[in-house]
Amino acid sequence: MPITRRDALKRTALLGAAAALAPGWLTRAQSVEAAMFVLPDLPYPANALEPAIDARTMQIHHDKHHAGYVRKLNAAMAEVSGEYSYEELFAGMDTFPETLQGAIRNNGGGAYNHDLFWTSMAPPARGGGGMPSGALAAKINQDFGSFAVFQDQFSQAAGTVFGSGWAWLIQRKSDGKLVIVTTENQDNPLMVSVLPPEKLGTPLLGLDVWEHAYYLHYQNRRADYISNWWKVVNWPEVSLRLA
Ligand code: MN3
Repeated sequence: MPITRRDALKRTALLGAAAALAPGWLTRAQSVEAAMFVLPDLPYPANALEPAIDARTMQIHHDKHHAGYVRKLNAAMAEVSGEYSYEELFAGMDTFPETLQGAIRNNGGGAYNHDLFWTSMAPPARGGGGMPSGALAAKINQDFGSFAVFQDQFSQAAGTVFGSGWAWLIQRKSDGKLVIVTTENQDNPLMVSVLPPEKLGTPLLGLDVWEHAYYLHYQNRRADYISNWWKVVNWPEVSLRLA
């Protein structure tokens, strides 16, 4: 999982910086800091996805919403020792104190889901849009019949999420098939104690259909947001998530 690896590298870098400043005696505060979850920068300028997604929406979405999930997750996780990847948090959510489980579900979910969301998109000039190729294209054809059928079913699923939530393309854990699932709020297909087994798997692609993701530009026209979002999907990155 590229996200986990990147986070691990960032944490290691922080730890290294702290150690360089205070060789030999890392304080507890510094080591806790090093274990925290990181808000990654957007992988492109905030206006890079225009006109599909406007700069103002991207800024508020990343700098306020995503940042808030990371901050609240870190505040909650400061109460426990140990270092966890997102995957470990979601797989073992029910092993944490009950008071923490809500924070992991909502803020851990929010933090992870947006990491995946930003990296699932790219400006058209840098590979966004079009269709998948190679192994991912073959697997989509195998499991959905064609890319057009997949795209239509995904748009339908995203368009009919009631209230706030996400649409996902996952590689299902139970049988390795690619399937489309939806989740409420910030739940995601890695949350073992939250979702039924048929919704669990590796997220390949996620679409945020919370109103904060599109309302400034599209108001209530979620279907327009979804159809324009296809023009910035980063298929080369999504392909890397396929096992
Ligand atoms: Mn969001």
